[in-house]
Amino acid sequence: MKIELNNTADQLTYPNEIQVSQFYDDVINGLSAPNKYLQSKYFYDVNGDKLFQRIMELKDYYPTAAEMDIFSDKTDLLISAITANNEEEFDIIELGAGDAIKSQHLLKSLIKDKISFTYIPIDISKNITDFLSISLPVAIPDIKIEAINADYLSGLEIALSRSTNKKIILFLGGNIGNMEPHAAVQFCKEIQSSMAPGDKLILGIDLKKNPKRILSAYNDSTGVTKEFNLNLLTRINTELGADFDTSSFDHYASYDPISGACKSFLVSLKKQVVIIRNEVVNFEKNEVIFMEISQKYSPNEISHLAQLSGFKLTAALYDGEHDFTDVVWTVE
Ligand code: AVJ
Repeated sequence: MKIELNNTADQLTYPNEIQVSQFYDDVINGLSAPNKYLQSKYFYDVNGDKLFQRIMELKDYYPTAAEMDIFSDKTDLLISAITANNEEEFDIIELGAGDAIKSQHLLKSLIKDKISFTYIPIDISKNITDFLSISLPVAIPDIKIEAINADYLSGLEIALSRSTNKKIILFLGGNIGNMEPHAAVQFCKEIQSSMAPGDKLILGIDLKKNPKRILSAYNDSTGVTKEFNLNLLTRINTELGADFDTSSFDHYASYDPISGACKSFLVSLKKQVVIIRNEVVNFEKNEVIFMEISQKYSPNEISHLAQLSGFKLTAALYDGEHDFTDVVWTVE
């Protein structure tokens, strides 16, 4: 099913005041730091969702197709790793569900196999959670869905407070790559501590590979990734009343094949001043804003991450090219 995010645009509510003030504080903190940065979670407003959909369709952006390959070809392996012959009803909690296009393969197969579960997608974009609540019951009749509009950890807390079932947590798409490696360990530990023995985490992780392919995925020839990054400046203009001139910033992506860190920056093309409400932000010519990390891992580093965060590796699935992996980790 092809998702048309445009259709939900007219159902949007304006962000509430608490969210706006958190956004404002995060932006001001990031832009007053000695090395300026913005948090990549703020990419996903209505326009950002659409731009990310366009990124996922790019030939250069391989992770989506690779993970799709795993979810469409290895669904049976996934299901046996999840259910492990257990008949208990369970909940599938998906962190950062997005258009849920990959997980739908799994959800459909589970329904077909008459396995009973509730699907709880969590997403920071209300545009997305509204859309899923409306469209999934159409695409997958009989599905039980309870969408939550929140960031990962507060969403997980809400989901856990509602459920006493066995849990399968999905964290797909390489979203964990948006955390620095030390933060990824902390995050996995935190998830682990909220889970019970027998619960499982399915984690989608982008693998280290030819550095040129990685760089092209974040420096695409059509410029959509640049637009995706600049859109955050536009969002700051509209939601926080700033006056960024997006044509005075360029996009720069880098990849370090040893650390596995792929980083995106915006570069100020001239000395300039930006006003955000009462705050004045000065940019030197060529000063950068660090926008996003998309960390890549080797299979060994992934095993290490499982160990550090207290999980047992139950299964590791790969696409045909070994570009991407979905691992199934269990709490013992
Ligand atoms: C949605 C976080 C997995 O880091 O690959 C795509 C976002 N940024 N192109 C990624 C993204 C630039 C994407 N994730």
